[in-house]
Amino acid sequence: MKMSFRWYGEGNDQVSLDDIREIPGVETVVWSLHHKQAGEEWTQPEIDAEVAKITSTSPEDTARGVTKKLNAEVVESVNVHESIKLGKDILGVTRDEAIHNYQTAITRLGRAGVKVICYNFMPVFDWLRTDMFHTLPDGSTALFFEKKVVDELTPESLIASMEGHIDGLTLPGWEPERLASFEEIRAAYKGVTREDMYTNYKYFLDAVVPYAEEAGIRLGVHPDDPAFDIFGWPRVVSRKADLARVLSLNDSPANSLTLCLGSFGSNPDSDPVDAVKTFMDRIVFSHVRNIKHFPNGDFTEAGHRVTEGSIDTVGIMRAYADADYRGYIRPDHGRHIWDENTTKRAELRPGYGLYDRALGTQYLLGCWDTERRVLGRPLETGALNTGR
Ligand code: DNO
Repeated sequence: MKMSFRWYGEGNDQVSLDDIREIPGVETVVWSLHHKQAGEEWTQPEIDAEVAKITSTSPEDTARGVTKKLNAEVVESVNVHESIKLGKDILGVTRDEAIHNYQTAITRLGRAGVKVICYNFMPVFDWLRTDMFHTLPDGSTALFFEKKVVDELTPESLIASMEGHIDGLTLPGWEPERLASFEEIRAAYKGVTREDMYTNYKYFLDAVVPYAEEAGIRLGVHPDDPAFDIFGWPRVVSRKADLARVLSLNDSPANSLTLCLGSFGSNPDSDPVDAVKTFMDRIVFSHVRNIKHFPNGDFTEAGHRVTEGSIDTVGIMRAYADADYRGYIRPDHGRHIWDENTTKRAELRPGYGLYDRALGTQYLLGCWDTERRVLGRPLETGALNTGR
């Protein structure tokens, strides 16, 4: 297992690469070219420059004895253009052009040493919450989903409130340019069925998977978040049967899963540990986090510890450790704690503070190490960091 940590890039994240390097056991940075719109070309120089930034240490650090190197093996995400999901040209982009740019991005990322590309296939929106700073009983804050708000609001008013909260930051899938084209996208989804989505999904996979195989890359789809339909749009990567169907659309190991257990587990009918065990061979990347369900359909994000929420994070890590999982794992959607709720609030990217995600890595590694030790197997992650 390789422990990783998401980073939004220089000038776009309050967390630095130096911060990440100092977290024990974390060696992989999960990155993207966040200024790219879905469907746009990723050039080799842009990719290489970002990878060089992540994998190098400054001359000053080298001089003072810093030897730990980070790698840039996971990209989250190369976003899929709506023309691909809809199977028709939209927003001035043809499906073929969007697919061509996706194929090229895969090839170029492979050349730069990337091993996994995460993406999602959600219509219109990426992830969705109704409150970014919901206060928990201990005073920390976390992302929150209030079912009544989503049931009662229109997509437009939800967008307005999201924009208000994110305050100039760009969240993946919520780029201002895309929001501006919302009406066109909304009209294009009228009448689109789940079957249409799977047909278009297969067309996409058949077109890009050979490029991934050639590049030594595995594509991992991220489940819908939350994992149920919203505003009547067809979401096709929500439940266990959906994941199985997506995998069956193309049998190559390059067509795999980014199993985000918080997203998958946001549907209270789903069983995260069972999904890990069922899909183990086709999981290339996993987001392990906790959420707590309430009887009225609301849920809050929570600390990673198993007792904090409804997701069996211990059972998940045991399943990975038992199966000798070789893929990447990252913590996700940390709470905002300490000065992230005061002096650092203004620059904070909701769900992506430093502290609680760092605590999350240590909890997950603790579960992993304990299970591996009990099984008498190597711990396999995070070289000792004490020099000599
Ligand atoms: C939210 C993230 C998602 C995820 C995409 C993958 O915090 O987990 O935005 O990156 O859905 O494409």
